[in-house]
Amino acid sequence: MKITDARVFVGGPKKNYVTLKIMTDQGVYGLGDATLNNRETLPAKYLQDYLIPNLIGMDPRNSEDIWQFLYRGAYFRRGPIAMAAYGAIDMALWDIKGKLANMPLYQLFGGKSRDGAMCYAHATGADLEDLMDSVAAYVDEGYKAVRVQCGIPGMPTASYAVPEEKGARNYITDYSGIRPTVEIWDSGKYMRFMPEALMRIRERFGPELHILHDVHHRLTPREAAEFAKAVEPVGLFWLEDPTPADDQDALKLLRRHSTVPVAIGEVFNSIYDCNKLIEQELIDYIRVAVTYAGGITHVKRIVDLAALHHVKTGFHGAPSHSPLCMAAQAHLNAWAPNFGVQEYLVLGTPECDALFPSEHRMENGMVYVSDAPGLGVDFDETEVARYEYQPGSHPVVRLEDGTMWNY
Ligand code: GCO
Ligand code: MG
Repeated sequence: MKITDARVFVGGPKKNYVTLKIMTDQGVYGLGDATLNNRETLPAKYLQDYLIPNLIGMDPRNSEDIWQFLYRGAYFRRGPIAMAAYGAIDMALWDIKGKLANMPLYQLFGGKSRDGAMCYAHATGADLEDLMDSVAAYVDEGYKAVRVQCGIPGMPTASYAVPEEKGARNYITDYSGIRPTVEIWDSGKYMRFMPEALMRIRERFGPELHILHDVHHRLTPREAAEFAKAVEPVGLFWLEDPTPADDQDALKLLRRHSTVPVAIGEVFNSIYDCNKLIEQELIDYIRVAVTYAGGITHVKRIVDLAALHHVKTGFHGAPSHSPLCMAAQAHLNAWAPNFGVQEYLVLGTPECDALFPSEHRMENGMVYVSDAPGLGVDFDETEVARYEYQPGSHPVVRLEDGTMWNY
């Protein structure tokens, strides 16, 4: 069996999804996602100029050897652009494998460990009252887990994930141009407001609701320890990215002062970004995404390592990932003995369903994986032609005195 051709498509509803389609001499094709948020053209170019010419003629069934060829063969290892490109190839090869076996991917991993996978929604509010309404709406829809982000008094522009005017701007991609919007941040204001706000949410919604909160890399290690201690009585499901995760020792201080569960890893792209955090049991949830972290082959290794150290999965599922990445994660979630939760924002819009038809379904805050062979997602090439690439950027963050900070 041979790979005969591969094509890359960039486009989608309100997102520049980067979709790879690998064709074979047996008519079976595979699909993969290489969408690197706000840098979409780069993995697309890497695939087109370097990787696809090498894939032609290879046996698509040898997904492990092809992964090793890509990773070792590049000489310059890791990095989000390369790993997203490998991720798309790897997903497409697993898709082909599943179609050849006539089995959904979770069967190839070891079958189902659960019927549905719990996922969490994003509740946001310009203020606490607004946030309570947003949480209540998700609870009414049946969600058992909700991430809560709130506008901070005195800090009008930089409360992560809270649009200035609600709904006016997508907080993870600003399409007004390639130059980022500047937001102003103050950790003191945040730390004075947020623990009490989280407690009010707990009091209003009771002990059963899983409450998650994302600090989005904004605190120093000492501040993060203080914050984690302050929110301990809330009983959070997790505290995400309390510090920028490239300083892996930072969490030791937090661990000494608090038992709040910690989730990290959405910006990681390799097992070597998180093996220390996992082995030293400094985190409770690993947040990698199948796209950014080199595909199913590599992420499955991370999941297995995590399982040895009581670390559960909490795969990244921001709207930047296409339904292909979400499907790969749905199959891993169905299988993983150490599944924790899934962030879920993508599947289900009519435009997305038309571009990526699938039978994966979401009900009452749970994802139910499709039984179709492979990833269980198709791709409509005529549909994608409706969309043009739109350059966008993440906002950048500065402190009140102008110092550059972490978005
Ligand atoms: C999350 C993340 C995202 C990121 C985004 C950046 O927890 O979902 O923090 O919203 O900001 O993926 O591209
Ligand atoms: Mg996050």
